[in-house]
Amino acid sequence: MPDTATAAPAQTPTVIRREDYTAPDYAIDSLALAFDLEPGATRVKSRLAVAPAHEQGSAADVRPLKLDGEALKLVSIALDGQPLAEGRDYRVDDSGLTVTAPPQGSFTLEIETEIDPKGNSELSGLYLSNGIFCTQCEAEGFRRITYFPDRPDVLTRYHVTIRGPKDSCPVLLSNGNLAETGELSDGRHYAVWDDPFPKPSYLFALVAGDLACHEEGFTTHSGREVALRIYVEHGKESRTGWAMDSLKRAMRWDETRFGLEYDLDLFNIVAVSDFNMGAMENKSLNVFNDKYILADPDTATDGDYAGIESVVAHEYFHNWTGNRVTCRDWFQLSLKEGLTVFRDQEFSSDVRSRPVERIQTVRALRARQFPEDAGPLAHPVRPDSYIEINNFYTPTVYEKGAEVIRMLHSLLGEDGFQKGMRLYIERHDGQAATCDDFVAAMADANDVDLEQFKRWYSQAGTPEVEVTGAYDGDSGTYEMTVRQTCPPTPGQPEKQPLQIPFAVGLLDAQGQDIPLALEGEDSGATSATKVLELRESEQRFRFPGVPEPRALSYNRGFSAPVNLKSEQSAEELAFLMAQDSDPFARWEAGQRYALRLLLQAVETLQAGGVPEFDTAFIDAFREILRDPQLDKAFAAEALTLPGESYIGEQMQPLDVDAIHRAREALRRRLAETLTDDLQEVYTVNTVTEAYSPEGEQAAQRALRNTALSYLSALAPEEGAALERLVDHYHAADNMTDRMAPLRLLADIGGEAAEATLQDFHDRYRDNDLVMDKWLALQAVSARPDTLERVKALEEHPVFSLSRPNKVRALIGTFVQANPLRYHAADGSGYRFHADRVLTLDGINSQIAARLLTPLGRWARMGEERQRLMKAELERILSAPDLSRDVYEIASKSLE
Ligand code: 0A1
Ligand code: ZN
Repeated sequence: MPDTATAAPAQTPTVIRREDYTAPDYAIDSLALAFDLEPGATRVKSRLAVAPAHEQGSAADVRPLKLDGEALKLVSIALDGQPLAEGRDYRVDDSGLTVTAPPQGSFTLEIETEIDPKGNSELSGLYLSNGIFCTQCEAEGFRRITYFPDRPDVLTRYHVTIRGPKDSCPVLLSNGNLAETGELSDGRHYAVWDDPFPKPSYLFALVAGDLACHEEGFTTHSGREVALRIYVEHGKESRTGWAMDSLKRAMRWDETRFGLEYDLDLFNIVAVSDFNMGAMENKSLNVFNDKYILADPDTATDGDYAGIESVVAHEYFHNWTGNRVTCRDWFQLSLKEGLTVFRDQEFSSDVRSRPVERIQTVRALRARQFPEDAGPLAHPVRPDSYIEINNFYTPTVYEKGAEVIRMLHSLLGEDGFQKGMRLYIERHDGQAATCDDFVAAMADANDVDLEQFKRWYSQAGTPEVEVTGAYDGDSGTYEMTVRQTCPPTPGQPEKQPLQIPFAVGLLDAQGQDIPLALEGEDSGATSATKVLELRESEQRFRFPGVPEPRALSYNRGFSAPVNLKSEQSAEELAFLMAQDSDPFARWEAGQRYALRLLLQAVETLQAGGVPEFDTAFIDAFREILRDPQLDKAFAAEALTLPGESYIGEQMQPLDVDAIHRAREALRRRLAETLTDDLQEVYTVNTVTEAYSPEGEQAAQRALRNTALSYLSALAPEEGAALERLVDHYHAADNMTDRMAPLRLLADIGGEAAEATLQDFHDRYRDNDLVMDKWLALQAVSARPDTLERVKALEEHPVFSLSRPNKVRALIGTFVQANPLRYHAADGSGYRFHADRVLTLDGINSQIAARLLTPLGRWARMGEERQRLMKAELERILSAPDLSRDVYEIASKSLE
C-alpha cells in the first residue's frame, strides 16, 4: 500500500479479480444502433434483443439486467415498447444502468443516449480526430457510447444506421457489409451497415468524415473478391501505397502459412491523426494511428516502413486470432495479443531477414518487457487482478505473451503447432475463449502434456538460467548442468520451475558445430543445435561421443525469454562472436562482451580512473566491418552497442552519468581505432539506385548509418566528422538518411546542429508525423539543457497535450528514452514528469497512466534519487480526482 501519509482517493477503486469471473446473465442476440451525428451532441438509439442466459424456472429466478455505461446522458428507455420509470424499473449510477426486475424470458430494450464526441478528450468511445468522427471501443469504450453489457463474452449481431451531414461527413462507415444508403432532408444522408458475424462490443467501430480513399482488390485462395479500402485525410492519400501492399502480402501469407482466409467482401482501414495506441482490429473496419499507415521515402524511415508492415499485418491477423475467436474476459488478453504478435513476428521473419527480426525483437523485449518484469508493475502474461484494464496493454501481455507462444512452437514444431491452431479454431470459432483453451488445443492436437508449461501464463518475472559444463576426456562426454530460478515479483514470493525449451550448441576449435545427441538418444538423432527441455530447478544433460568443445553456445535463437547468469570468458565470447553458426547467438555474444566491458568501464569511471577496452573486442568489431560475406543488416546490429537503459538494468544502483560516459568512451575508442575501416564501410555502402524501404539497400543504409554514428564520435574536435554529418543530411534523398545524422547532431549541439534542426523544421513544418520526429530527437538529446528545450518545445504550435502522438514524441521520449537527463540529480526531470502526468490525467487518463511508469523504477536508483522519485509519486497520489488509471500505476509503484 502507498505511504499512509498520502491521501487515498475519495473512493478506493475496486480491484477486479480473475477468480471472480462469472458468465453473463443475459445474451444480447442482436443490436440495432442508430447514430445522429453532431459534434457536441450525438444521439444514439439502440435496440437490444435480450435473452436470459441463466436458468429461469420461475419468475423468482429472474436476475436484474446490468448494463455498463459511462459519461452518458440517458434520454429514454423502454422495455417491449413500454417506457420504464427511474427508481421503479431501473436505476442509474456512475458505472451504468440496472433494469431491476426484467420480465421472465426474452424481451426488447430500447435506449436513447446523448454523447459529446467533441468534448471527448479521452479518445475512448466516440470522439473527433481532426474533425473526423471515430470510435475506439477496446477495452471498455463502448460503454461511453450506449448502455450495454460491455464485456468480451457477450457476442452480438450488429445492425448500424449512421446519419450525418453530407458536406462534412460524406463517408459513413461501420463494421460488416454496407446494406443501404440514402438521402435525408437538411443536407444529411445515411448509411446502414450489417455485420453478419456476432462480435463483442469492443470490436464495434464507426467512422464518419471527409476522407480520401485508396481502393484495390484482393482475391482470396478460394476465389472471394475482397475490396480493400484505405481511408485517410485528404492530402495524405499518396502515402498509403506501402500499407496497401503490406495488407495484401499479409492476407496472402495468412492463407499460405496458417491456412486462414478473409471472410467478408470488404476490408476497410481508416487512419486518423489522434489515437491512443497504434491501431485497432475492429471487425472489417480497422482504425489506425496515421503513424502506422502513412509513408513515403521523403517522410518515413526504413524503420517506419517496417513498423507499418508489421502493424497492418497484426491488425489483419486479429481477424482470426481475436475476432473470430475472441477472449472470454480481459484477463485472457494475451490469448489474442500474444498469439497475434507471434503471428506478425513470423510474417516479418518470413518476408524479411529472420535473424535480424529476432535480434530486433529481443532488443525490444529487453528494453521494455524485462524491466517491467523486474519492477513494481510485474504481472503474469495472464494477470490475476487489475483496477483498470487499459493499464494491462503491456509488453508482458504482448511481447512476453508472444515469446510464450513461440516456445510452444519450438516444443511442438511447425507441423504440431499448426495442428494445434486448426484444433483451436475448429473448437472455438465464434466463441470467447481462454488461454487454457488455447493450451488445451495445442496439447490435445499433439497428444502432449502441457500442464507445467501453463506456469508461463501464471508466473511473473524473468527466469534466470545458469549453465555449467564439464568435459570428461576419458569417456569423451560433455556434461551440462542447467539450473533455473526466478526472482520474486509483487504478490509472488515463491516460484515454481518452468518448462523451458533451451537451445544449445557446442563448437569445436575450428568453430564448427559438434553434432549432438543426448545420452540414450539414437545417434541418428544428432543435430547441431539441441533443444533441451528444462523442467526442474536443476538438471544434467550428457552428450557422449564428442570431442572437447572450444565454446558453448546457449539459448540459441533466444529459444526462451530468460536471463543467462553463466560467466563465459572474454575469449570464449570473442570466439562465438566470430564463429557461432547461430546468428542470434553470434550477435548475443557480442552484446554480452560489450556489456561486460561497459560495466567494467563504469566501475573504473566511478573510481576516478580512465577506462580501457580489450583489443580482442575491438578486433572482433574490425572482423565484422571487414567481412564481405556478412548480411549487412546483421552487421549493423552486431556493431550496435547495448543501449544505456539496458546497461542500467544490469546495475544497482544505477549511475546514469557513468553509463553514458562509459558508452561514449567505448564508441570513441572504436571510432579512433577503426577509423579507416569505418570510413571504408561508409563509402562503399552508398546507395545509388531509387529508394526502396527494404532488402539490400535498407541493409546498406543501416550499416552505413551505423558507421556514420561511430565516425561522429570523433566530432566535434575533428571538424571533418561534423561536416560529414551535415553533408550526409543534405545529400539525403530519404528520411532514413536524413534522420540518422540529425539525431547525432542533436546530441552534439552547436551552430551546425541548430541550423540543421531548423532546416528540418522548415522543410517539414506541415507534416504532422515528421514533426513528431523533430520533437523526439530533441527530447532524447544528451545535451545538458534538454529539459529546458523540451519545455520550450511544449510552446511550439505543433505541440498539444491532448494529442497522444505529440505527448509520446516529446514527453514520452524524454522520460522513457533519455535516462541521462531524466534522472538529473536535482530531481528536475521527475518534477516535470509528475507535473505533466497530473495535467494529462484531466485530459486523457490512459495516456497519463502509460506515461507515468518510469517513475516506478525508483528502487534501481541511489538513495537521493529514490527519495525524489517517491516524493513525486506521493504528490501524484495525493492529488484530487485522480483517474483509476493513474491511481493504479502510482499506488503500485510505491508498494
Ligand atoms: N487491440 C489493439 C490495441 C489497442 C488496445 C487498446 C486500445 O485502446 C485503449 C486501442 C488499441 C492491438 O493489439 O493492436
Ligand atoms: Zn493486437
